Amino acid sequence: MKVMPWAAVAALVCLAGTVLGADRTHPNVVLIYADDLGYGDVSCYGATEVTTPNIDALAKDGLRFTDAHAAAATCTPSRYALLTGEYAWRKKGTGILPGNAQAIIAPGRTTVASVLKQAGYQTGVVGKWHLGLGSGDVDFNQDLKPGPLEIGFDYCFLIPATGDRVPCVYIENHRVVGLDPQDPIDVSFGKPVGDEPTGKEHPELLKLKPSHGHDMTIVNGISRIGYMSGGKAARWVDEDMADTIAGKATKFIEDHAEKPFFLFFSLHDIHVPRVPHARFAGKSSLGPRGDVILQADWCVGQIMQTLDRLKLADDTLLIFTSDNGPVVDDGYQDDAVKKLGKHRPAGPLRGGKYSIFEGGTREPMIARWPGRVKPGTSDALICQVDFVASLAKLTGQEYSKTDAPDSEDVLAALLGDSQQGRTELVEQAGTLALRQGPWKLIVNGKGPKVFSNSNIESGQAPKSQLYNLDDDLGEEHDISAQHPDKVKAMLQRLREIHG
Ligand code: NG6
Ligand code: CA
Repeated sequence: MKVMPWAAVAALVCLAGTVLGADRTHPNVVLIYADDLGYGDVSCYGATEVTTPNIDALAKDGLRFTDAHAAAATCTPSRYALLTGEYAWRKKGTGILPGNAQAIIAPGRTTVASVLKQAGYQTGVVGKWHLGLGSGDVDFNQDLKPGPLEIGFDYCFLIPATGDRVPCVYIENHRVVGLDPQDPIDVSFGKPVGDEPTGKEHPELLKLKPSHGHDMTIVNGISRIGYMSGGKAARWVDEDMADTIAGKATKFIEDHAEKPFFLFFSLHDIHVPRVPHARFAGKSSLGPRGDVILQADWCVGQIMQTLDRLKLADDTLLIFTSDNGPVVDDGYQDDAVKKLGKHRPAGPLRGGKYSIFEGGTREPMIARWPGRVKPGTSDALICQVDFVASLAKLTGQEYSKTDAPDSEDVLAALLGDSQQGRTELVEQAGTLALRQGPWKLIVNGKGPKVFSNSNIESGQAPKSQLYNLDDDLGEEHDISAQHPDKVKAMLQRLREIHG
């Protein structure tokens, strides 16, 4: 037998490494995006009243961030910033959208999806969208264009807005799924349409009653925000929603396992209405809000199992995070307040969804990439607006800095090579706040002290506030009076960033 020269052996080993091992520049990217999940809602961030084994397993094998942020404290602006790399406050019309809003991200614009598509990825989004679909007077009986497919996604399966807003139908690519053309859909956020009962007039028909708002068309025994008629055969069943979207997400992975893929899996949980599948109903001590935390965790587990089964886990950068902070009563009488007990949805943080305090935007976030991201904890300051620049860096892509002006390359922090993330960050919730390391300046705002519906502190005050989060993570002590120069300098800096 001829002995192979060492150089040839080394070359073969090297080749096997590239063929079989994880591609260090083009891993699959899966972004699992929970809805309204708070900093303290999962056990790996300190929750004791509810257990999230799958998310905890991610944290054990991945990097758990303590200072990672959504760009805003509500859904639409957070998602806008995440996908585009532009802070939403730069663009009008990026507040919480109605269910029949037009698409707010212009076709052809740089997005996380377009950057990864340019890098050769197959791209898909499954789950909650809430960034508008179509243009003009949106007609749900026609092709809904533009939408995700016009901004870099090859595939979509969507909840168009939110679970609590009409239309309560899924959209696959450009069409409503299962729509009977004989029963067209009509949607309105102004005057009632059709003659279906509303929650306001017929509360006796409801299986879940509103606590505020949410009293319009009844779908599946739950009254929603907005009116719809028609599309009966296409309407979703809330109890099956997690199964439906987790099924579509895993199918996307199975169908695209051969080439690098990007999957944006945008959960409905734990947004209202909280209507878990029977498998989860009553399984937590916190009522439906806790049950849907278990359901969200199950969704995460479905993705992890699929990656394991297809032997893709080592080749996949999996990121788990949430779009805004937690809310307990967000409009339905679902026992969330009554059964809260010792559970603190925002953990040690003040405020929650809608709030400019840290509870509004600071989110659980975990990045897992076995063999590449060293497990541990990172205190780096990072924001979802940074995904465009960071994933462009990872995959060696150029992108338009004009399109994505606020996106910073924090790849080294994301992969745990560095503990240094951003040096400053703008947070958005009614007013703006500037973070510079431990310092946080909240610009004076006109909002109420506490939002009457959700009972969440807005964080807004007639005077600007200053906190040092190193000593005061709970933002209890406004030290603006002691540091007038710091306040002045930070306001000036915010004006510069604002432009
Ligand atoms: C609010 C809704 C709330 C929720 C939120 C959007 C009322 C009274 N409240 O206007 O229930 O739907 O919008 O949440 O209607 S988000 O997570 O999509 O931003
Ligand atoms: Ca949300």
